[in-house]
Amino acid sequence: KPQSSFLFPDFDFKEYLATKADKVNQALSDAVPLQHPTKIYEAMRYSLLAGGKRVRPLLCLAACELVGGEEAAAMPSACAMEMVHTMSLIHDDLPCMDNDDLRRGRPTSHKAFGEETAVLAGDALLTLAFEHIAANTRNVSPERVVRAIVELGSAVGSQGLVAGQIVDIASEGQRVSLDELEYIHVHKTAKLLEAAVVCGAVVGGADDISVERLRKYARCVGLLFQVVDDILDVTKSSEELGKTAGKDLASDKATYPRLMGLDRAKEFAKELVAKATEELSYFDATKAAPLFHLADYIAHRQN
Ligand code: GRG
Repeated sequence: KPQSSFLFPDFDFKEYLATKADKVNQALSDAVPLQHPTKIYEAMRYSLLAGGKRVRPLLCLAACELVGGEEAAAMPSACAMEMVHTMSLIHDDLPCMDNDDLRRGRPTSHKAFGEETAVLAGDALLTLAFEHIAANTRNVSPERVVRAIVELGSAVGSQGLVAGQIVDIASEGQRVSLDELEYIHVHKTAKLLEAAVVCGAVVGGADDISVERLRKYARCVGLLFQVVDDILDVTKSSEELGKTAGKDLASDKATYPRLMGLDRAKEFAKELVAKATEELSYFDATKAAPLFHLADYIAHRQN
């Protein structure tokens, strides 16, 4: 564990995580009530309420509260992040993309509801995300609400997640350089984590300098998230070897450990935590503790 000025004996991060995740889950359920036409709402709720770590909403709420905003101001944005994340998983799992059968320990959306409904559930969650921020953000100036919507749009579209996905698909079976791998990861994964933090800060009332510091923090944490994912893929694969061949070893997908070696990938992860933490040092340490612990949690998670 890195020693740090953000460790406070009376801050219980586990308790913080559990409490905030409960609130996010409740808000997500309220945002997507079961109604007519039930088929689409069942599919939306099935994927949205299937568990998941809720990292993006938690980053959004923590950034808002760090800059002095109320949790409630960021809740619609926090939910929107999870709606977009969930829809990207639904579409990523489709037969025309990764063709996966399982997600979050359950059958994927298209396995449970059929392909047409899975595509539409993704479409509905994507559009609802933007509507939800616009319609339900309270006590925040319209200018800040618009900034949050623009931030999310640019993180998700053809300069964001979609860009990462199309480049990833195009690179299949190709030799991928470290720069190309970083492009894919930054766009597929880091952009949405960045939007989560920036939207939280913006609706929380942050000044421009704070927004940019938190953006830098989020870029490091976003890349860290994917580097750790790649490392877990390798370590989990070798643990499972003997039972079934690990996924990463079975495919020839480019990952950080493959391109730079496992030890260097672990070093890189440490450097990213240090850089993220450095950006937080400009803020009050007590208030920045949640974002510090979230970075630490992302670095040390086991799934
Ligand atoms: C977003 C418009 C739009 C289209 C989708 C399919 C696609 C374009 C992009 C794929 C994006 C993708 C699947 C990125 C991987 C993201 C990632 C690291 C997922 C794992 O996230 P966790 O570990 O999962 O936070 P849980 O289940 O905990 O939420």
